[in-house]
Amino acid sequence: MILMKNIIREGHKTLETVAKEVKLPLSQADKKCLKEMLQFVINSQNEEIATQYELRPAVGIAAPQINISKRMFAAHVTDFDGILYSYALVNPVLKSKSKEIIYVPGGEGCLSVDRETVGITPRYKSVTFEALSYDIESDQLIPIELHLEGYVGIVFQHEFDHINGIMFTTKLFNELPFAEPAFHLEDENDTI
Ligand code: K2U
Ligand code: NI
Repeated sequence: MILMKNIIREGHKTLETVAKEVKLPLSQADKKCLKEMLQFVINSQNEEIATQYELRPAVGIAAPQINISKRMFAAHVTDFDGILYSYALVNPVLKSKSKEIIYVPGGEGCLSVDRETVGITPRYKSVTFEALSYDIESDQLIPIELHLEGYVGIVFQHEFDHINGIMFTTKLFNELPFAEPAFHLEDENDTI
């Protein structure tokens, strides 16, 4: 089981290293890693488990964050239409990206960054990834093409950055004049 103590923090060399392609067929160790990464994200969203094990909530995690410099990450995130995107990806490739840029209003967070950060991070409004998806139930590695947009696309771009040794903290801006927010935060001044 992955715990917060297993997650390396900013300044660690592995977070700034381009991770290596995963050798195929998947080793038992890589299968275990993929399964544990996805389970960590799911656990982090379960109030009881997250409280018991003091897990920070997360919608994704990449292998370099547990000091495994391999091109693997997991994401478990529901979009605003209630569609769940739950994947453990191997050797993802960014095949296409939009010209339009979006950002998380208020800025992003990161399991590997313990400090408050100021600023927003530019992300593509829509992306297409090709990857191998590890299906834990069937123990199969399935080639997939994922067309993602909005907040879900941002999650996958954040994790994809991790396997390229890129931290969101290197891409903080006070404003992005030509970008749109991925969603609108509830404004406490909203009148009913
Ligand atoms: O890679 C990680 O550190 C996990 C991040 C991924 C992420 C950060 C910013 C924007 C999208 C994805 C954590 O999930 S950040 C904490 C978090 C928790 C719940 C919802 C959103 C962000
Ligand atoms: Ni992160």
